[in-house]
Amino acid sequence: MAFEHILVTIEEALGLIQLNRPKVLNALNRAVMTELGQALADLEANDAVRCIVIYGNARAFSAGADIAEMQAATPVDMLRQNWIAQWERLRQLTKPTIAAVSGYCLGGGCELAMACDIIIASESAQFGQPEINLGVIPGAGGTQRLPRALGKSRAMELILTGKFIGAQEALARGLVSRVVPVEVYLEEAKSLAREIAAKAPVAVQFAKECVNKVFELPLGEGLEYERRHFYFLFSTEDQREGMRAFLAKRPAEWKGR
Ligand code: DAK
Repeated sequence: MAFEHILVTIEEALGLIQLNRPKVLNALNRAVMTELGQALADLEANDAVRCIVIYGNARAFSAGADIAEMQAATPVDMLRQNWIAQWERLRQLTKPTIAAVSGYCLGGGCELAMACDIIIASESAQFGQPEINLGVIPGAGGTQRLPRALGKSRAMELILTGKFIGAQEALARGLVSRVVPVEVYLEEAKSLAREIAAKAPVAVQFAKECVNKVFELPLGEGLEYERRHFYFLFSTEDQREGMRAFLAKRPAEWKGR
């Protein structure tokens, strides 16, 4: 499928999605979200792709939902358009996703980045949920994911004031995993994606699933969930290969089964 508002490329085992509405700071309109959902489905179905990177440009990852498009929407419009389904799609992907964020990462843009598994930020990245300034609240996970990342007090402050935080604070509080100069943020994200893509695929999928369960399950159930996945991995050829290769002091050759 040809896309108009995003650019999708495949670089060996990486699926790369660039949000491409630079004139409006990559504001997310319905068309972008539909294309993003389709691109994610395509990359998920492509066996050659092992890790997905979503990025914008140096000035903006995304400044959030397209306010011009959204301003006249009715509740029924939003319900029918089922925007949120695209975020759900992101949450259900089995492949790891990395958001490479530079510049503005606001509102729905911040929610999109937080729905990814890892965020790599450039030094210029700014994160915020400014919906309060528009007379609304975050609607795609901001009130739920930001407190999990920043802690309740700081997240509450940001959501109630609409203020932004910079990359260094985002790093110190664990919202992002690293901050690098703007010239290299995308390469850094790709390099991390390549590293993950080179690991045993079934183990990567299970590790991602188990970590994400932290936000959904009580500890006892989470530990049980992890243990069952751990046991299951002993049915894979990759477990045999990984342990044999370690003992033989040679690199493992993963089969993905
Ligand atoms: N939507 C539409 N256009 C936007 C935009 C946005 N979110 N953000 C920026 N633009 C446009 C500007 O209007 C401007 O267009 P022109 O005037 O050049 O035509 C261009 O991008 C450049 O922006 P500025 O001139 O404002 O640039 P500055 O550097 O001065 O300021 C800024 C950058 C990011 C601080 C500022 O643009 C800004 O405050 N933008 C709005 C940020 C914001 O409020 N974002 C939250 C949007 S609400 C849903 C779930 C979630 C959501 C919606 C639905 N459902 C479940 C249905 C999410 C809602 C949101 O994200």
